[in-house]
Amino acid sequence: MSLETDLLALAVDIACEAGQLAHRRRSEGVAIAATKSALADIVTEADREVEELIRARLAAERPDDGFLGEESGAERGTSDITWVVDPIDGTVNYAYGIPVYAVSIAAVTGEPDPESWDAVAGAVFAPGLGEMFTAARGEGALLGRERLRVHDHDGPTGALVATGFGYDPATHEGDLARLARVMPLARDVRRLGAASVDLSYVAAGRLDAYFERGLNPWDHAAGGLIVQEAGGRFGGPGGRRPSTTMTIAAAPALFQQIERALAR
Ligand code: LIP
Repeated sequence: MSLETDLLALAVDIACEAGQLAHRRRSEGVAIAATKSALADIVTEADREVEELIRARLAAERPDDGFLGEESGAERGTSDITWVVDPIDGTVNYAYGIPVYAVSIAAVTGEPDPESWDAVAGAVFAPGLGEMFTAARGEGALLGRERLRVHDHDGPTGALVATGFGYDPATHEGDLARLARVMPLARDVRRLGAASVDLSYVAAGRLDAYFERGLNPWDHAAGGLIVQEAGGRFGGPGGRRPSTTMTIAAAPALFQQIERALAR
């Protein structure tokens, strides 16, 4: 076993336990614990409880590693590994009882900085859908045991494109204007509401492309690796890293078409 496959095995094991907890709490009824950046940006008690479980499991198994979680923040480690965690990605879906949500766990190497780290293992577990997407750097991407490959769509139109909109209503006009610029490339649009699932679906060929402004590192750290290991391109415009400015995922030719459309 390599370091990457060891880290992935741990990510999968913890994502399974965390996902089962999230699914159980959902069936018991969800309490909104607080709102964050905007009225629509909620956190549930389950978000906090699931992240606590993940953090405790990682601390027990790999005490020297760093951690960056959506709900409990960052803690620098002494090893070269940092775990980047979204305990429940798709929180609004989760609160409304829509099963499109996932536990997203990624292991990255290098400085704990999204501008320079290298994702080496990622697991996206959607318990409401019964699907585990995984990737280890250099080992390919899987849905369960099925190897994934992006849909190599390169036509001038006809792509199935997913996107998302930020929680702040003040950003919606700009987001809709960007979507309008991409629409000539699309047969239709999907708005799934969980970036890690959007990215995993690009890797699985269920979507041709996904782009979204405003994503945080924990939204895409695992899903971005899964896209790359499925033969897709993942990043920001102009060869930049994915960031809150823009995140794009697609087969290389379509990535370039979307990048150009967004730049108009
Ligand atoms: C969500 C993303 C989604 C985006 C939402 C939110 P959260 O993450 O997965 O793609 O449109 O605004 O950022 O907050 O549910 O972890």
